[in-house]
Amino acid sequence: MSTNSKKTFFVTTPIYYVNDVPHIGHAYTTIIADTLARFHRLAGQDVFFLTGTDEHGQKIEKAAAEKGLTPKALADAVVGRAQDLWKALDISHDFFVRTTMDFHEKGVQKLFKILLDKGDIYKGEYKGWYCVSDENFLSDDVPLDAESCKTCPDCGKKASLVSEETYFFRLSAYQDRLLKLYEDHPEFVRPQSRLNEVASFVRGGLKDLSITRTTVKWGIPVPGDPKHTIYVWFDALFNYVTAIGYDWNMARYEKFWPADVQLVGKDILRFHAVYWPAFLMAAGLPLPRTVFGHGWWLKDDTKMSKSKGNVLDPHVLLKVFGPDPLRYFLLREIPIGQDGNFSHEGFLHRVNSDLANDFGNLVQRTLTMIGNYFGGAIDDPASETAEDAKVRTDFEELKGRVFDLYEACTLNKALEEIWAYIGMVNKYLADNEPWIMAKDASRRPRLARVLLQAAAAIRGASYLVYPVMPRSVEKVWGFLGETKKPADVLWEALDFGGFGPGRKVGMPQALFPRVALKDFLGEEAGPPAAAPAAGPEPIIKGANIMDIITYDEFRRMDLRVAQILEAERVPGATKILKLKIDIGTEQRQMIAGVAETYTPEELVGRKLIVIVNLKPAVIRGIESQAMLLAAITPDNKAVIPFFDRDIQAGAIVK
Ligand code: ME8
Repeated sequence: MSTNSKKTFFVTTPIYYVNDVPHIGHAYTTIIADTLARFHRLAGQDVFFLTGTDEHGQKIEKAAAEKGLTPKALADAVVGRAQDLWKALDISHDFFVRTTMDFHEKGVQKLFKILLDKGDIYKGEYKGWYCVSDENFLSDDVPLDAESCKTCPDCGKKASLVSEETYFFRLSAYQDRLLKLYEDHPEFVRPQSRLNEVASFVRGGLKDLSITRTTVKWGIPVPGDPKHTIYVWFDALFNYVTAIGYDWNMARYEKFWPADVQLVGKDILRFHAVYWPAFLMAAGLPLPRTVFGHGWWLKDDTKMSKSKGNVLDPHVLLKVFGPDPLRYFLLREIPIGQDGNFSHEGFLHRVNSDLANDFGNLVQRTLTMIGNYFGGAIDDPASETAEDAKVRTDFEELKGRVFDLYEACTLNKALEEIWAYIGMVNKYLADNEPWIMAKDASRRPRLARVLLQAAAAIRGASYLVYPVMPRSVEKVWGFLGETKKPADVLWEALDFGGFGPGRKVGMPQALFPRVALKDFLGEEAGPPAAAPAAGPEPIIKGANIMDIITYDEFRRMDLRVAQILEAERVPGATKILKLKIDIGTEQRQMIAGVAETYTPEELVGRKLIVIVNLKPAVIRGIESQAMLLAAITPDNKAVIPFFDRDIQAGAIVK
């Protein structure tokens, strides 16, 4: 673990256009930034996390006109929806900048004037091709097509020919200084492969950049020459300094600038790695330490983008899963520089296996066993064996490695390492079989030690995941009886022994829903249509509706919530498990035909519905004193309906 001596940490996202509401791609950048911000806060640094919206320019002017709104009215509407999304995703930004804010407009005008007075901005005539969608001037080497038009090489849309008086920024004068920057500070652009792309672009020669428009009204007026408005990228890039206080809160500006990490999608890396440092050099301001160009989320192998209309709306996922599964998935699935293909199958697979099975189940089982066997507070654990000690020492090493990985922005690796540890703790529990130990009073101190070790591991591992899944980890810490929130504990102060004997834990509630693809796609498609009138053919073979019974007949079934206390295989039987259940008033044993769908370990602690007044049956020589309810899949496997919130054992089901 490296010791980070720097006291502050400043991270930014791009400011998003307000032509439409943000989608999963925008959420991705913002979630990366949020995770870094939360990590650096845990590391004890004074963090500033900036995001916001880019509200001027031709693209917004055009989108507003199409919707019959003024640009400001469009911006106001979209900003509200963007802020709601960031709230739903638990984004912890310190400031939300809008380029229509007064201090920003004044700051940009001041910087324009400084560059003009210095001679880095001069007036001339621009004739060339402009792409409105990307707000970008095309380079001369883009060829004319058959209709004598040019097409934007980045977004594939038709560009328009513009010819107007303009102010130029003397970009050509910065070519050598930019190349020297990339050479002296290769960390200025990450990942390395992108640095090479940027450097070769600059080596190819830079032309002066037109930075004002007379045909665009929706922009910041040029000081002293208001028939010109300032080019939207000159305006937007300077948000990073105006928003933290340049020219209006200099103490804060000086405290945080230069930014430590500026996150951008690879689509806008050139603006941030070429124009932006050149503007800053011209203004005599320090340069950011790193511009990180991340990859794209693709849908069906095409970049998800508002203009292509193939975007995924994060609200659909948030409604079903809450923020953490999406945060986890986006960060775990790909390294920050690479592209990823978003599929619902991939998403559900990760969520069900990593979150519901590996992490959620570990929490659920461990805490339920502490509740059942120790009344919620572990006492008198045996001293550590070598195997127990390994759970602790592995954690201590993991903590150091994960620190370095977060610091290096290798978030997928950090999660991979944490999940390897979670897998190891799951195995430790399975190998020790605490549910068997619990039957033997003489093994109680061992049982105490194993559960103590598992609970301490859960507390520690979940803390390491906190920057990625803050809401779930707060819940886990609550179940563990912690009075502090993870955010109140500094990284260096977090120790494995923080969970000790005597700590009273609560009963866990479901952390991550386990959702089947077909249910989820049904959800995404909206509420199901009204059931069609019953036809002659049943929808599922063999599922003919049975004869009508009266309510009184139904009421004769005594259905209860039961909690599974123990589960074990029955020697020689592949389909059944023997369960010990608590039905509120008493404990019973039962046989359940669920061994092909569930392992004994994943059932312990879970609550389900059983019928408790069915005549007992003897199966494989064992008396079954209850029967559980389960749905049957087409290949005859039993799937148990669990509850979506906690409910006490013994509750009546009717
Ligand atoms: O470019 N995958 O705003 P914008 C990953 N206003 N990230 C994606 C993405 C995808 N499919 N689609 C968008 C602008 N993004 C300017 C920025 S900054 C001074 C001005 C993310 O609304 C990614 O971060 O088009 C990309 O850079 C940004 O959204 C573009 O957002």
